[in-house]
Amino acid sequence: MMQNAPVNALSKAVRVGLIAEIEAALNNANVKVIVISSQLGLFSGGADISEFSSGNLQPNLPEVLDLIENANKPVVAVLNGPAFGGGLELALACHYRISFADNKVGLPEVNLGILPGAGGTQRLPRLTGVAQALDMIVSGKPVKAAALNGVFDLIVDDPAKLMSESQAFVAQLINDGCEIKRVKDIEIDTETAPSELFSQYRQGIAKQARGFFSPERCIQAVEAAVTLPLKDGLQKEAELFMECMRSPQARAQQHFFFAEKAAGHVSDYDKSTPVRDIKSVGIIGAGTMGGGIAMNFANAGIPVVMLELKAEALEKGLGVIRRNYENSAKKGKLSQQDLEDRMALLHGTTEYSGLADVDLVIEAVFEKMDVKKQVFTQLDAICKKGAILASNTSTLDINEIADCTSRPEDVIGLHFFSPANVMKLLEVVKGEKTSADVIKTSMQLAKKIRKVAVLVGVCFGFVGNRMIEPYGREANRMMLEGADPEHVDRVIYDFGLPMGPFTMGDMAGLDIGYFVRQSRKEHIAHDPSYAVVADRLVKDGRAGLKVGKGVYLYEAGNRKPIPDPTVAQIAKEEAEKLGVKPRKHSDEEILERCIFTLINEGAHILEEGIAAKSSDIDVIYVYGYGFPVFRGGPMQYADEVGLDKVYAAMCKYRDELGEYGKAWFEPAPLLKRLAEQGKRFADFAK
Ligand code: T1G
Repeated sequence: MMQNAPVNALSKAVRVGLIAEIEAALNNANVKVIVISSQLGLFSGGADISEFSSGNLQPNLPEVLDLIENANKPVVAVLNGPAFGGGLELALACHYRISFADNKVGLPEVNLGILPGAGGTQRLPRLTGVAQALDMIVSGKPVKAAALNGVFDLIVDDPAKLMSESQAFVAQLINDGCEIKRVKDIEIDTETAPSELFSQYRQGIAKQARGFFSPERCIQAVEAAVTLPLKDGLQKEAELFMECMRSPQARAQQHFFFAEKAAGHVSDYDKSTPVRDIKSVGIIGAGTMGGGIAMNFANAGIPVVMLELKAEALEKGLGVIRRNYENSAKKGKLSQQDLEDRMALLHGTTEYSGLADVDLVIEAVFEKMDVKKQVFTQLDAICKKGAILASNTSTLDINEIADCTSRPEDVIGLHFFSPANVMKLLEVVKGEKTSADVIKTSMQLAKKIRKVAVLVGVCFGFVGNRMIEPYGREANRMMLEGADPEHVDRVIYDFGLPMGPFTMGDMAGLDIGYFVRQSRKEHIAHDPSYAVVADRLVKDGRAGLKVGKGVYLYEAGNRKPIPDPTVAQIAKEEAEKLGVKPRKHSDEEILERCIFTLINEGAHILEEGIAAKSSDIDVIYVYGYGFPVFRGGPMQYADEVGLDKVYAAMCKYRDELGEYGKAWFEPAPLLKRLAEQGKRFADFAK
C-alpha cells in the first residue's frame, strides 16, 4: 500500500520502497499474487515533479516498472482513486488492473512540457488502441476508468465494494492458476493506426498546440509504439522524454504547475482564521460582467440576486445569461435540467433592499469612482452585518471605496476577467483595512466557483492592468515611429499570445483605454506622444471592432482585422506634429519593448509588495492575459532569458530612445539589483 501524502508522488523513497516490497514478495513462497494499491484517497499523482530539477534520481521509475512487468507472479493494481502520469504507467506495467467506474485516470505530462516517460506511450496504445491513447497523451485530459477500453480487467460500479471485489478477483486468479498477462506481449494492430491517423491528428491539434514543444514529441512517441517493438519503443520514448525535459518549455510549465498551487498559499491568514459562510450573493449590474459573474455562482449552486435600477436592463441581463446557457446546452455541455436549475438560482431586483440579507455583494457598475462610492454608501446602509462588500473594479482604489463605508474591513476587490464565466483568473484585491477572514473567505470562495485566485494589493490597475499599460504604450509608440500595427501584432502572436496588442485593443474597445488615459492625465502629461494615435482614432470615431474600425477595419459580423492605410497616414501626421522620425523596427525591438517594459513594471510591483511573489504575477498573466504557459508567465520568461539581458536591453532603449527612452525605460531598482547579483525574480521575497 503506497502512502506518500498528499498525492502518493512516486518519489525516490516510494520507488525504493516499491522495489523492496516487490522483491520481498517475489522471494516469499507464501505470496501467490502481489497487489499494489494506496492508503490515500488517490492511487498516485505520478512522478514527483519537485524531483525533476534534481536530475535523474536512481532507481528511476522505468526500472521499477520493468521489475513489475517481468515479475514471475501476477501483480494486480487496485486503483482506489485517481491515477495520473507515472501513477497510471505503474498500473499499465502491472499484469491486471482494477478500478471503480467513475475513477479519473490520465497522462497529463504534456501539461508539464514533457511526455509520459515510464512506458505510457508504449503500453497504453497496446491496451486501449492507438487513437484513444494518442488523444489521452497529447491532450493530457483525464478520462473515467470505465471509458478507457481494454485497460481494466475489472470495473466496479460502487467504489465502496472495490476492495471486496478485488479480493474476489485475486482469489479467482489464484484458483485459475495465476496466469501472468504482460502488456509488452500485446502486438499493436497496425490496421488501427494508419499513417493518416497521425497526420490528421497533427492537423487537428495544430491550432491549440501552436508554440508548444511537447505535443509533437508525444505523437512521435506513440508512432514509435506502432512501428517499433516495445524495447525500442521504450528507448525512443526515453529519448523524446529527455528532449522535452531539457527544453525551456518544460521548465516553464513545471514552474507554472507549482506557481498555480503557490498562489493559494498566502500569509495574510492561517488555519485559525475563520471563514464566513457564503450561501447567497448579490450582484449590482446585470451587464456583460455582472451576468458572467452571476453565472459562476449559479454554476456552483449558490443563489444570486441581481440588482438593476431599471426592470428592462434586468430582463435583458437575465436573457443574456439564459442564452449563454442555451448555447452550452446546444453544445451538449449542459443538460436542460441543469440549465433550468441554474436559472432558478438567479433572481432579479430593482431595489437595494433586495440585497439586505445576502452574504456577499459584488458591484459591477460603471468604472467611475463617484458611481462606485454612491453604490457602496447604499450597500453600507442596507446590507446585513457581516456581509462582504466587494467591487469588480479593474483599476480603481479599493481603499478609497472602502473608506466611504462604516465597515472598510468588510470591503475587498474581486476583479473578474471578461468573459467572467469563462476566464479562470480572479484578482483578489486586499485593501489596507480588509480583514483576514474576508480575504480567506474570498480566496476559498474562488475555488468553489472554479477560479484561480491571486491575492494582490491596491495600486492603479492592480497587477494585471498596471503591467499591460507599458506593453500597450510601447506598441502605440512604435506605431507612431512608423511600425505597421500588423507587424507588431505578428511578433507578439508568434511569441505565443493569442493576439497582438492592436487586435486586442480593437476587440476590447479603444475608448476604454482613452477614458482611462483621460482619468490619469497627470501621470502621462510629460509625454505628449503617449498613445496619441489611439486617442486620435477614438476622436475620429474609430473605437474598434464594435464600430467596424479601429486600428484595423472589420467587415460586418467578421472579427478578422483588415489593415487600413488610413491609420498609417494618421500616425504619420501625428508623428510630424511631434517631430518623431519614422523608421524600421526589428522583430527583436518590438518584442523587447513590449514584453520587457511589462516585466519591468512587474519588478516595481514586486518591490512594492503589490504582488507577494513573482510566480503570482505569472499566474495572473497566463490565466488573465493569455500569456503563453509554455513561457511560464512574464517573470519566469525573464528568469529564463536572464535578468542581466532584460536589464541591459532596458538600459539600451533608455539610452537610444532619447527623451522618450529616459522617460519610460529606467530599469526598476529590483531588476537592476537582481541582475547585478546574478539572481532571478524567483529568488526575490519581500
Ligand atoms: N509531484 C510533486 N508534488 C505534487 C504532485 C506531483 N506529481 N502532484 C501534486 N503535488 C503537490 C501539489 O503541488 C500540492 O502541494 C499538493 O501536492 C496537493 O496537490 C514518468 C514524469 C494529483 C490531481 O501532472 O494534477 O508522472 O500546494 O492541491 O487538488 O511519466 O495535484 O500543498 O504545497 O493539486 O487533490 C504527472 C499533477 C507527473 C499530476 C491532486 N502527474 N498533480 O489534486 O491536490 S510527471 C501530474 C495533480 C510523470 C512520468 C512523468 C493534482 C492531483 P502544496 P493538489 P488535489
